[in-house]
Amino acid sequence: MTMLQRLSTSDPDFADRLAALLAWESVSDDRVQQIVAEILRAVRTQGDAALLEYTTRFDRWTPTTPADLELPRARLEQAWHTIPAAQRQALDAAAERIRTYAEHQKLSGWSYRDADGTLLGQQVTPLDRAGLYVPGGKAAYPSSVLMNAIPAKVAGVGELIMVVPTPDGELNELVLAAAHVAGVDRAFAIGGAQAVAALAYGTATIPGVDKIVGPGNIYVATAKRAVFGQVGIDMVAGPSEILVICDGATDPDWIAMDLFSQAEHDEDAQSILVSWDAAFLDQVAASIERLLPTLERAPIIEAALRARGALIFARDLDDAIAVANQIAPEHLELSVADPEAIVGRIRHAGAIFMGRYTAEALGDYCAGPNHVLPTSRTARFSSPLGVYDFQKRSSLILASAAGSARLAQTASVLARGEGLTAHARSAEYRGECAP
Ligand code: HSO
Ligand code: ZN
Repeated sequence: MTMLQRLSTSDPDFADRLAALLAWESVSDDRVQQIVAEILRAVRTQGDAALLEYTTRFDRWTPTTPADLELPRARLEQAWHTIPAAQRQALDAAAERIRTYAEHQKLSGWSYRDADGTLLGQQVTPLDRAGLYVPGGKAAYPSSVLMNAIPAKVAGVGELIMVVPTPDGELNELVLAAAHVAGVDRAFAIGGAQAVAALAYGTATIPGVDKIVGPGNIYVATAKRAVFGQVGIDMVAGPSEILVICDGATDPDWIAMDLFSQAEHDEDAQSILVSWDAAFLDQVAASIERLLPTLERAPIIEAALRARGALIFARDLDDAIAVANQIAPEHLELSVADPEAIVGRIRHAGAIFMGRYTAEALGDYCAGPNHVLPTSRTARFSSPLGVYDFQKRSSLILASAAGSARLAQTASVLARGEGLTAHARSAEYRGECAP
């Protein structure tokens, strides 16, 4: 009766069916890797000249000089003033809330002194320079510009460089306006693997950065993986996912629309509902059938729901929570009466949306938390993008004379055990002259 698969946790083959439903592999075939390797090599050896050539070939416009690749700050500001006032206000309001949330995430240093007066601690510093990749095609989201750029600025990154492809020379004004309000320092009209290469290696025109963040197509993702080590990168994101746990008392139309909201991102997106109310699963299925035709992106949504969507019948709340922890979804809605009573039992989820009123879409745009989240079960070991991704830590040790003497005893024994005499004597020298 519905386009979504139906599963029940009591099915004897439930574990296998769930595994099949979740299976996802990012395809990066040899051919893509070869093309990317060639682009990286060309940009590393030829710099700006390669950028001009690839921009002509892939984006179909020809910059006269490398300087034409830059979108000056005045151009970003101009975009800010040309977009409709309602969009300007919405970008401003979202930016403000994302910034406030990010401020809370800032790591700070700490230190303590041991009994000998030796100081131990950690100092936190922002990255000097970060690069933000913004896609130019169907996934050009101004909201993602805010979500990536604002934490970097809050961290205190010295210079934030944005790159954005401009297919056929066409600029996305909303993306530029978002860059303006987020405080992007410099922007360049380049994209693809060549833009990742430029950020990683630097060219005469594009400054090299210390870390590259932001989503991109398979070429961009492959390039990011390849330059990792030379520079830092954020996670390589998979398709968007939502898992809703509902007690059956939320309006089924609301839940259907929440499932659609992630399915409309692309055909590979995953939307799953879990409930222990069988009649409610039927109601949501009916809402899906009725509401789907009203949506502009119905074909994408339908493809996603058919391929990777599911309605799962669980025995009870405990069972539903176990399913959620197994799936480790990017987005988890707890559409229940008392979400605070159960949230502590959720162990793996990128972001948790609590209660019937908290539509996941609010988090995508403006609630405050980041929408760059771990996908494809990586919430088991990773976290949302945040200010901490643009900060790093240095250890601090300041030995007192007495502390140095005492530590030298331990260090020299271990050093001699490793056969490293210079280590041992370096430690012992200080011990000998201690008061
Ligand atoms: N839900 C996406 C982010 C996004 N939604 C951008 C709308 N625009 C991340 O999974
Ligand atoms: Zn979304």
